[in-house]
Amino acid sequence: MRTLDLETEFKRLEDLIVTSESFFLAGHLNPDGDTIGSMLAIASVLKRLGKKVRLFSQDPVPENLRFLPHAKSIRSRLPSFKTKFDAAILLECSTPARGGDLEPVLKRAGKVVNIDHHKTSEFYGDINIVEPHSSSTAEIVYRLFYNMNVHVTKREAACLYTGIVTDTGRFHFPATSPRTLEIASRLLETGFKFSRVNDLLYATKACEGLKILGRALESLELKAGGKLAVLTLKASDFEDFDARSEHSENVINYGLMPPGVKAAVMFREEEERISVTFRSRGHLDMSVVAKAFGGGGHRNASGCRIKGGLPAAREKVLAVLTRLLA
Ligand SMILES: [Mn+2]
Repeated sequence: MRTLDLETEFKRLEDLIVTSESFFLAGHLNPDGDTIGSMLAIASVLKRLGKKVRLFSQDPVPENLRFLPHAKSIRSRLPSFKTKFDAAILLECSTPARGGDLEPVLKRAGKVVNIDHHKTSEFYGDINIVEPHSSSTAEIVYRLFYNMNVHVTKREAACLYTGIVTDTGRFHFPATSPRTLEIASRLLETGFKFSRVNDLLYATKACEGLKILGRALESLELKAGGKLAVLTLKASDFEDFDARSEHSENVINYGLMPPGVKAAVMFREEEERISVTFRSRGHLDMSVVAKAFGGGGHRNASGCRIKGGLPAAREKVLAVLTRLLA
């Protein structure tokens, strides 16, 4: 039933694309490779179809993703109140608020489309393509292009590949399916610079990022009888190295490395709030934990933001995690 609904939604989106002229595209706060890659690929196809496209990300595109074609066209300022769009497409936003202060634009948009693979996604769109079995939003976007009979260019392939490879942790996480690899293979067939993209994504790291990684690893603590790894980055750590929050991206994954660890949590001190990210292996559901604190995400990767100071946030979150792991 679910599949049938999804196919209907795909068809409705195809019709909407054909009949609309102007599009607003937005991704989530602290955008990642999947959000940016998916957004740029859709924008490129829409432009090739002769449509007007406005790309928005409230937070800036992380430095390691700026090599993606037309990444500069993503703006962090909302369009003026006079601008109206036939359609607003939100990528990877389980709620509209995940995209920032989009309300003024969404209110004026003809139709709102929600494309997401988070199981916590709320069906807030006029069209909802929510597919939690997809490894990435880029995989869903590829399916959309395929259904539309759109030929994918090298540049679009590089964008979609970036979304897939980053969201699957280089085809490592359980969400990687035979279909994921098949899509990656088809993208490779376009002849985009596969090795160069991998180099830029995985063999290039800003000095600030390396330093922050070192600090985070030094902070590693094991709790709950060795089942929980805790990483903590204070605001002062970022100040010491002149680093920004994007420099700590993926650091959390190191938490799962010690043998016996079932879940990892990372606390990051930001202005007036604490950003908390969760990772787990197997069936341990971290999306529930994130949701309990107003966040969201997947079973094995989720996050939330908690107002207030670091000690209080740590205490609250660690209490929940320790109970879960007991
Ligand atoms: Mn994603």
